[in-house]
Amino acid sequence: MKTKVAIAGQRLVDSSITNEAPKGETSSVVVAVTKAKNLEFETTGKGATDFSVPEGKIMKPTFTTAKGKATDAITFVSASTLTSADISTGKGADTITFNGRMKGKTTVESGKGKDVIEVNRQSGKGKLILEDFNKKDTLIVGDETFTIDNIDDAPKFIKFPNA
Ligand SMILES: [Ca+2]
Repeated sequence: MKTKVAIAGQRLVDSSITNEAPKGETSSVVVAVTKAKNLEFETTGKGATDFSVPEGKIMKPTFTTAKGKATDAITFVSASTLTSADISTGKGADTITFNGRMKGKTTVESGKGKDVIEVNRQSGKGKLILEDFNKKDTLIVGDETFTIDNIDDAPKFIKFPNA
């Protein structure tokens, strides 16, 4: 079962969105606003998250998905601009996709599980910090794939402080 929430409009300031879906269900959230500042997304139950930003400016958002093994997807599509996000996705095999512009410093803690982080950012000077990138995780940048063995060859705007 899937619950779906779509938010559109001009501005979203200091809003919080909570995913209360139970285990086995996925909450699908689409935020397509011109500008969203300090958005706080949290999964309080064991349900999975499918969060996407098709367009607009998303500034300083926080994402905390289920701590357990839910499989989460967070996607920033090419028409979006992401500034300084904090993302934490728990134990499941999660996919985080950055396809838009990136600014500021975005931090990802993808947790345990075989996580895939995909980056195909357009221009922008943001940094991406992968806090807990480990041997189970995969980083895809454009058409190149990186694992813990070759992260030294990854683009320098991506940092691995604990790998
Ligand atoms: Ca994970």
